[in-house]
Amino acid sequence: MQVQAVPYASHRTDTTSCLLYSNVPARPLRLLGHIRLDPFLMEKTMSRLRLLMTTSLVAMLALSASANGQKAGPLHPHTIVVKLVTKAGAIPFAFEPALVVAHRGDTVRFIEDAGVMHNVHFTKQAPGAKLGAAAMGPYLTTKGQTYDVVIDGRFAEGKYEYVCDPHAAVGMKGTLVVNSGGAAAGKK
Ligand SMILES: [Cu+2]
Repeated sequence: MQVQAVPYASHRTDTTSCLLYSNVPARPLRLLGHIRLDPFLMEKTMSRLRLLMTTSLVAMLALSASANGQKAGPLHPHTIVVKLVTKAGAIPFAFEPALVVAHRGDTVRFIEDAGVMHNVHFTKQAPGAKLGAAAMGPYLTTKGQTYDVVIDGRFAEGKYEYVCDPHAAVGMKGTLVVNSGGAAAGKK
């Protein structure tokens, strides 16, 4: 008679794994206390934990959806910081980083890093996007001032390009890629 070994006992999962495996629900797993689950073994362990996990996931999804006012969002929304900086060189003003990837439910927080007038103006939206007035953000003038863009239902999946109007001519521009995340990512 064979005794089946506990598959996850010798594995440790880094707590940052949610960044790499966006479809892995990291938070509910912490409810299990000291037990860490390897994402690759989730399929096997799910059968045993299905009842517990399903209950937790449904609760988390409900909380997440109601908090964000959305039908579906990631289980662990992130705030992604983009600084509006002044720097030396041929292009004196920039968004740092100039490329960010966000999932539905995330917030992209633009932070004025100097004291120069900047804004965030989306000049190219993904097909189906409906940014409306949010396409052009307010002017930021004071160091530390922030402008949050919530990646909600207005943001269709795809690529967005934005500029700072006062400095578009000198190349102050950035790119945002929106990945629908959540259930859709789990199907990939
Ligand atoms: Cu600017």
